[in-house]
Amino acid sequence: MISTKVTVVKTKPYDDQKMGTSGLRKKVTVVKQENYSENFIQSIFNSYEPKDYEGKSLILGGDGRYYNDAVIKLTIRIAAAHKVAKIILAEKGLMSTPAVSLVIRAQPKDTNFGAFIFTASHNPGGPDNDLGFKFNSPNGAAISETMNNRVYEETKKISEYKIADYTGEISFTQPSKFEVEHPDGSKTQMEIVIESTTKHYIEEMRNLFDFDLIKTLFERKDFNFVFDGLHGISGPYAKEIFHGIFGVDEKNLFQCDPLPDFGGGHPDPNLVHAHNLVALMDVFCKNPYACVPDMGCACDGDADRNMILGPRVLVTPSDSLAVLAANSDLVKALSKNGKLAGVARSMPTSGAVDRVAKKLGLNVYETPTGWKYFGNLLDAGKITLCGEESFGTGSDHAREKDGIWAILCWLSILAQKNKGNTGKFIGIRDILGDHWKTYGRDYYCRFDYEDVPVDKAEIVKGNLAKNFDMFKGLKAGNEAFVFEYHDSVDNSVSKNQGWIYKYADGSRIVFRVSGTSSANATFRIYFEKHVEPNGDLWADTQKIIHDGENLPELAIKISDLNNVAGRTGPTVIT
Ligand code: VG1
Ligand code: CO
Repeated sequence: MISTKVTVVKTKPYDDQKMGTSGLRKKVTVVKQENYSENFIQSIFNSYEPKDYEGKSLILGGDGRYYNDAVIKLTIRIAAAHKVAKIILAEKGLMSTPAVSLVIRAQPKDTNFGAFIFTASHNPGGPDNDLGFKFNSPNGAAISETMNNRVYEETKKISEYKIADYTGEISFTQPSKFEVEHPDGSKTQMEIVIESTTKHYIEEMRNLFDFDLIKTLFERKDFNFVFDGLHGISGPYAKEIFHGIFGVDEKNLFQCDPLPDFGGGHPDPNLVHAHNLVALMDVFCKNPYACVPDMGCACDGDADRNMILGPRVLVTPSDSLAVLAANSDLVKALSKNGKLAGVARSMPTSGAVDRVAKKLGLNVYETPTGWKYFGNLLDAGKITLCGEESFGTGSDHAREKDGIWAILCWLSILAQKNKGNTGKFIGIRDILGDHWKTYGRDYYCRFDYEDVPVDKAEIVKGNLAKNFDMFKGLKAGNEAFVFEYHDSVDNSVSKNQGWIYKYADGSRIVFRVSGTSSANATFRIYFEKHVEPNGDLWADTQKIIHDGENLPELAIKISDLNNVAGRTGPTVIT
């Protein structure tokens, strides 16, 4: 038993602790400022009533990035000072974001305060890079926009925090107990229990998917599968599931050991940052005679994103969502209640899934960017499947997007399509091709302009609104407006969620300012062009978005981004 006393420490507010699209993300150098983390963690407690956390359990986990250990220890000490009775600590502090969501949901609701997830997700890690704090509610979802605002208000007026004075070692692998003496002389106890990084998650996946069926796919000699963990937290799950259960050779599972700096890489599964995998799958058709694997996939730092690649093709996340919706009957996790309850996509995600929903008679909801907006729809049973263009896909099993889950969905579809098939393997290209022949193809691409100075960003925003009328005048049926979301469950309204320039056939240019970058402004420009089923379905995306209506050229004209920011083009194209 560790004995410790609570001390009350005076502090001054920081003015930059507003949570963005997914929690608070800052450079490690910012977080290391005096009392920075203490202030933020205390502000979370201040946003609740003592009854919400006293005597309750709190879950702690993260993606293993640099400085997480220090912040986890700090959170344990602050939790002890707030009479939390039990810390459920991920072994070595390591647990993926979706796994934390599932562990929260497995706790009895009235005994649980929630979870801190220490991750900056797809942002790089290390002493000069990013750190992140997320807080999730007992339903497993990141706290709502309303709660985010409440926490922000607390961070602006904080004057003191409460912390247990114990500064010795705390084991991240063995259970321990604290006896805590409070300022009024009363004593409480707090225990730390260790939760396996992978066990609960893998049991849930076993229940959700037909693992025996998926195994038949891996038994085929002509099915080659590769996975890239990008040194994030997906590695341990990938090793246990793909190698341990499905028998994939470990040499086909790349970068599957979590590292504090992600091996110096950017743990973001996209065409740019997962370049080794993209080259191996020959997505850009540079080695037409090379033999490439049948399926390649990757997850981001905290394993909530997924990238699916077929031979020489990227399944865009927007298409992935549409294909999963169209084939939901082949996936046990999606068909467990019969048909899908409904589907949802973030606003910039392409309309591909809308076409499927229309045909299947499903409701489709368009939400602002950020997984937290799906929470109410999932809780209300209005949707079973949802996704974002930023490589996020998920369902009602959790309240976070789920990278490994999405890969298991694709494996289920491939296994079903090839069930009893002794002939030529039916692969990802076949599935995509069939899909496009039915629904047409929504060619999709995103440009990111990173690190735009805040004053320049304001000029660009001004241009975006100013040019609505110019765009509307270009072609009959054109629309241009600012996206605003009305939540059909709690009636909350989220304003200013992006600028949309839309053609009559659903093709669009969308602008947003990122809510996850840790410094300056990042503009995201999303391009989407629809091609009918009888059109060119296997063309180069860049060619399609530039030919005819030249969407990138028009976007630059509307925003004057290159001029204002002094750029010649985007920083990242995915
Ligand atoms: C980005 C994505 C968004 C995603 C968010 C968190 O936000 O665009 O779709 O939900 O990251 O993903 P933004 O505001 O930078 O565009 V994760 O995997 O970083 O938690
Ligand atoms: Co992530």
